[in-house]
Amino acid sequence: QRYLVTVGEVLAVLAGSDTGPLAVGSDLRLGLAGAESNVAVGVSRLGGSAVWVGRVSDDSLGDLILRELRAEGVTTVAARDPAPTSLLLRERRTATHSRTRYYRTRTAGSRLSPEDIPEALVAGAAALHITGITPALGEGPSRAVTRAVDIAVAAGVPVSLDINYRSLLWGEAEARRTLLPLLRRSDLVFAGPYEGRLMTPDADGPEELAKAVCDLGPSGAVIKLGAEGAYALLDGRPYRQPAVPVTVLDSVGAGDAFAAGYLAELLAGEPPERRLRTAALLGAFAVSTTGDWEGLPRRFELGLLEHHDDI
Ligand code: CKP
Ligand code: MG
Repeated sequence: QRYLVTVGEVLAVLAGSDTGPLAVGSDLRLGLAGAESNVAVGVSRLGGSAVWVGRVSDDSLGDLILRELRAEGVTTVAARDPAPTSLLLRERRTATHSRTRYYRTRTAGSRLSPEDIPEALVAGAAALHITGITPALGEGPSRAVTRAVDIAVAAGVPVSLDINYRSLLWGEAEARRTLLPLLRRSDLVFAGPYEGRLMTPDADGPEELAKAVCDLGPSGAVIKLGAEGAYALLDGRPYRQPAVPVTVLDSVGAGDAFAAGYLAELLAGEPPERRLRTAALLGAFAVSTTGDWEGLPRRFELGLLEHHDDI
């Protein structure tokens, strides 16, 4: 069976329900987030098989994470760890501006180590998907990701990398130094324009960025342009994918949704045009619903955003 493997961390989200500064008595809504698990859920909802590898706390938050991923049909390979689950605090400071704070040091997910990577499972995958977040969590997670890539490359499993630069976790120079070796060994790279310039500083504009990324080794680069859609260079061929027009409620998770749509269709053996179209559709679902992954579509729902005459 063809399946995707992702390696990462699931965080508990505490999101303020009201706008304005946090106050005593504020309502905080409990949720889950994590770029790699968002991708795994997105692929699973489209009918693909996805495995999520990580480390989760040995308490009720850890139980909740595993229960939720499994309920979404994602296979979990997760060591239980006495350290706590990472937290993400989201303060809705104004209607349009949220402030994020991470509490993710000395947590279960940040104690991921190379021994946690299941060799046979990675070697038998149809693709390995990693993001720039996991290596930013520390030495152990960084080495775990490298170990996964080592196994994948040795087994001929294509590696997909979403740059996912997080300035709250590390600086640009360190990110570039750590992610460049991973990018060189990847087959497919997803990046926004800023992330693209971070990796290939001499390039600018989607065409140049995609070309510069592919010059480093990958056979495919997808530059995500938000409301402008995406530009992809795949095996030397250029593709332009328009965005699906929707009302934007919350753009967090759009990149993961896009990657999930693309990878689900890759797993299903679909051609590039179809992969990019489904990617754009999933991005549109993510931005026009609240939550990082909760609004992602099942396959039968993909048409929802395609026709607006369903009265
Ligand atoms: O690039 P995206 O907006 O798709 O990523 C969103 C995720 O993992 C979100 O779920 C969050 O928890 C994170 O990125 C993160 O660690 O920042
Ligand atoms: Mg992203």
